[in-house]
Amino acid sequence: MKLVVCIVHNRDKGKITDELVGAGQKFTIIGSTGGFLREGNTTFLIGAEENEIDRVLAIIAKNCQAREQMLNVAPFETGAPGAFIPSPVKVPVGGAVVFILNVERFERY
Ligand code: 2BA
Repeated sequence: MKLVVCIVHNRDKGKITDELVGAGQKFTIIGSTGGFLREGNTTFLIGAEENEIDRVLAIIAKNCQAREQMLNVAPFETGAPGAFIPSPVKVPVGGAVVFILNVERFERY
């Protein structure tokens, strides 16, 4: 058995959820926060058998679209205190970050 840990944009949560349910896949959804953007994202925990992994990954890939977002970052030399001049940068968001872990043991009580 494998555990698929998958971090996606909140906007992609509904489509992935619908398709995983439709495929009869068991999973958990966790509301999470990206360390860099500090924005809410969604983490799926999907326990799947080896022969289900390709189907799970296909559902994730099909429903996650990469996009770019403008982010205001503070320049290193900000000058006078409180004088924040935002410097917008384009940051790619969306898509999916996926970790696939071996599950040593699975129990259900
Ligand atoms: P965030 O940490 O909010 O990162 C959002 C996007 O910002 C990242 O997209 C990446 O394009 C960019 N980014 C992140 N750290 C950066 C940095 N130090 N400098 C420049 N740009 C940076 P993704 O790579 O697709 O990641 C999307 C979300 O997946 C991340 O949200 C984070 O929640 C999670 N994630 C990504 N890599 C991870 C890892 N190695 N371990 C755990 N979580 C990860």
